[in-house]
Amino acid sequence: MRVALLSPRGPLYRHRSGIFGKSLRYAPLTLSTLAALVPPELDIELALFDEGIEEVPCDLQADLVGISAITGTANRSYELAGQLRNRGIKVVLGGVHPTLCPDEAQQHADCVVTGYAEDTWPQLLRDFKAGDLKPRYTQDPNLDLGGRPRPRRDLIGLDRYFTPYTVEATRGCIHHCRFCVVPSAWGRPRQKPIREVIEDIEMMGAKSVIFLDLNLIADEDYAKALFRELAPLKIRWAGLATTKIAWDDELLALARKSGCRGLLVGFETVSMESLAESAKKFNTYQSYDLVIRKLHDAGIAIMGTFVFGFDADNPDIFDRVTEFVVKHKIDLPRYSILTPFPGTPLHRRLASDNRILTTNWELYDGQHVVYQPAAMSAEQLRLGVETAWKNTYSWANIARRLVGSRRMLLKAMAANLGYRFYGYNLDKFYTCGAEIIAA
Ligand code: B12
Ligand code: SF4
Repeated sequence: MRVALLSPRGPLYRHRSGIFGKSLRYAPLTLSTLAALVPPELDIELALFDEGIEEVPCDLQADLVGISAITGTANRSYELAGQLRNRGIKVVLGGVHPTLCPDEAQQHADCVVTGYAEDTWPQLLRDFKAGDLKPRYTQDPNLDLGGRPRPRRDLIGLDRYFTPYTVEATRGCIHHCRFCVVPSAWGRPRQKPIREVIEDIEMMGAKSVIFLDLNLIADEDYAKALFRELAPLKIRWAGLATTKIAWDDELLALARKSGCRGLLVGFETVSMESLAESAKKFNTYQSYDLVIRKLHDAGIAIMGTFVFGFDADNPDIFDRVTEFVVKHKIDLPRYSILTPFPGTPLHRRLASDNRILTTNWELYDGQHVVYQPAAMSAEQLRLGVETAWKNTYSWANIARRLVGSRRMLLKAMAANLGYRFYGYNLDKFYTCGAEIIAA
């Protein structure tokens, strides 16, 4: 039996190889995780294609194809599914978008998998082999991440990614920010046994890794225990955390000691009203000033992410954020446009107010305005974000931020040059970003 797994590219990935001849992205774990879950006794011939770095052959030979879709890649996923089904190949759709919009996905596939797939994917393959593929598989909410096989990174061509060594310890998040898909798609957080995370890193033999976890410190006791076990490995790592990392000095010290050198922190905005609107008020418990100072004092570079377009955002918000990131020496600021991903409370509110302008999923990438903003026009929002990128990444402001921060100066400089190029070519170029800080 031949099975192929595909991760379709978003429309904006035009510069896939770049000057390095490899993807500047980090290696996702989706396909390698699913590959590891294939039951050995089924004797499956497996092929993996990440369309972000390679073409999917148009004469792909397979009995069953699994496609992983996020919202921005949903259209492309449906297009590929249609082509494959026309050739008589069975198609399974899974991932965050089919989880949030299963009925829509079902129209394009023989089978839809919602939620995680640790138990359902192997079951689905067994059913398919027995000629009994069901239309829908839903993961039991009591999923246990312990004792699962290590991702088959060997099957995805690690040498084709600029930052190949990615790992995950936890899934989900404890918070309920209204714009975020995570609580809606995946419910309560889950953790891998720490010993298994450590073994995974040891077996990769990597000296520098990226944690893909959405919020590595969601459970602070788990995070502390993980950091204690990481320290003896003497690796460097980067990952995602909330501002709460700076509230607990022990947690921050352990993070640093365990090799943390870069964190993506979702500051989201400098407007208190907008933080309240997005239910991310915990961001205000300690001043951003103090959070940034503590992280920098710990030698941790900050990729600070900011979102524009909340209802409370007036046209002065672009300058306010730009001034803030320059003043506080954020090492690598990144901006996106508020995006009402389907399934989120934000989407429900804007839809009920008739403010969704398009459901062309290709535009749900954080760089397009897909809803009617409250305090400015859609064009003002788009242009404001473009200007914020350009001002933040002007030569003078790069210098002001990096000279002030002095964290990982060479890497930060390289990453800033990459983002400057991106910011000044927004219409032509697109990349995700967290990878750069840890590279
Ligand atoms: C790697 C990554 C990327 C990569 C590749 C993503 C891709 N698939 O194309 C890149 C860098 C390209 C990327 C870009 C973006 N990303 Co991203 N990314 C991630 C990240 C950090 C890790 C994915 C991963 O490896 N997870 C680990 C694996 C094991 O989990 P998983 O993918 O969920 O897979 C499990 C299940 O979902 C299921 N499953 C998944 N697919 C399939 C398929 C089949 C057939 C089956 C059976 C099961 C199944 O089984 C797996 C095991 O349980 C996730 C966050 C996260 N931690 O998940 C965000 C995430 C997927 N990204 C997200 C976002 C918002 C973006 C950007 C818009 C960010 C931005 N503004 O730049 C862009 C979108 C670009 C576009 N054109 O659409 C959102 C998705 C929201 C949505 N509704 O689409 C996520 C969830 C993060 C978040 N904060 O919400 N991203
Ligand atoms: S803290 Fe981050 S991952 Fe958690 S719900 Fe909020 S935006 Fe989503």
